[in-house]
Amino acid sequence: MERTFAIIKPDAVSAGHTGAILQRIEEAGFSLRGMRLVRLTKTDAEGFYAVHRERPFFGSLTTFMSSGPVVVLALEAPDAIARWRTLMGATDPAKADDGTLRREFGTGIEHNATHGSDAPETAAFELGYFFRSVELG
Ligand code: 3AN
Repeated sequence: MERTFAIIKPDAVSAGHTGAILQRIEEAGFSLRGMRLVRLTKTDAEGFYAVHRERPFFGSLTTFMSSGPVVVLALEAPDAIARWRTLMGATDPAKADDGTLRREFGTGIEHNATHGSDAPETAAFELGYFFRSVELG
């Protein structure tokens, strides 16, 4: 079993897609191990995306991610990190495969509905950024 960290981003929450995305997560066989609705401050978002500090879109991304509530999730499944990224699809919804969450619910490369950890080390950092170990069991 593996755990990964996921976010339903502000665009998808405000558009009312939270329930549909959670349904897709459960239908794909992930177990929900942690789930919370949170409103990030700009500082919270900057800390979370610190690896992207030098990227040109860092300011815009962190403003967007702190623009409204998000749902933070701890997902568990065999090979969860890779499987969640497959279910999300490519970063740019226009390039994401049919049937992926970003294709269905994303509206642009920044407003792409969902986030997922890209490696075991980032999953550990990101899960720990939002959840205490006792919450996840
Ligand atoms: P992914 O989330 O698919 O791993 P990353 O890690 O390259 O993609 O980018 C992190 C986040 O930054 C993306 N989810 C997206 O919201 C945003 N992003 C990536 N590239 C761009 C870009 N060219 N312009 C604006 N935002 C971007």
